[in-house]
Amino acid sequence: MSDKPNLVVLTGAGISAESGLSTFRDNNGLWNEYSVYEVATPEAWQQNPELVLEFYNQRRREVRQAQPNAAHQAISDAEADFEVTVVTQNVDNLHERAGSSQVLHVHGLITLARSSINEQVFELHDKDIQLGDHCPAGSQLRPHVVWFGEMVYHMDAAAQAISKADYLLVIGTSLSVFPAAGLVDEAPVEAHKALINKEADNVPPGFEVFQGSAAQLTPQILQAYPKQT
Ligand code: BV8
Repeated sequence: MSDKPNLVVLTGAGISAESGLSTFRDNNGLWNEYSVYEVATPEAWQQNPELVLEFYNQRRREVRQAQPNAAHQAISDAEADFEVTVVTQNVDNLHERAGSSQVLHVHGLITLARSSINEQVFELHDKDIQLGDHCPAGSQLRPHVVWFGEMVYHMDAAAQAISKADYLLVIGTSLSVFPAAGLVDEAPVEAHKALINKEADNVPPGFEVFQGSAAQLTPQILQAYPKQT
């Protein structure tokens, strides 16, 4: 049993913005270009699988080109002083590539494909998903991503980790998608709660707010947390 304090970091698209990946609800965000209902629902998948596959193939190519930024790196480095659990709504793999070892992807992971008829997942490596790419059971492969109206992953593990957090740091999320956004309510009253965001327009009660860039503020804030002597 480690005597390091428990740090849980809940991240959203804003933490990857400075790695060049689009957020969802900023002005130049993804949902301005596409309607959610065209590309991120089971109905869209039924109606226009080619468009959905191309939407994720394009984003997957951008993820492969992107590099983790100083925020991802600081969270990975924090493992020297904290038991760190990353709960991310992001489908990119930048936390892992920065070295984080405990990452819960509640909305899936774009670098994996999944069978359309069961939960089998497959590493895509440098490949895209095309119409006609089938799983061993013969169904069309889909992105391993949670669409609207679909069940979210790892919620129990995420809630469990947050319920034991000494520190909860929320970074780069509008907290507008549920049930992930509701995870902030699982933190113990006595936990130290802070939020880093470009806008401070949706701050849960009890959270200290640091308004600004995730890449600039995350290293500073984690550095300032008390270390085990
Ligand atoms: C569920 C994967 C039930 C896809 C995503 C009707 C039917 C069913 C459910 C619902 C319904 N009506 C509402 C719901 C609930 C729905 C929901 O929450 N809708 C919202 C829109 C109201 N939720 C669901 O559908 C969930 N499923 O409820 O199923 C069920 C239960 C059991 C069994 C079966 C079914 C599923 C939700 C998951 C959807 N998938 N992503 C993909 O990625 O393509 S959601 C998507 O939004 C991403 O995951 C994203 O991460 C997430 C949240 O967005 P954010 O990450 O916060 O990004 P955003 O752009 O919003 O904000 C970025 C922030 O960063 C901003 O504040 C910005 O200021 C800041 N920022 C920007 N740059 C920086 C910065 N901060 C710091 N530094 C910077 N540089």
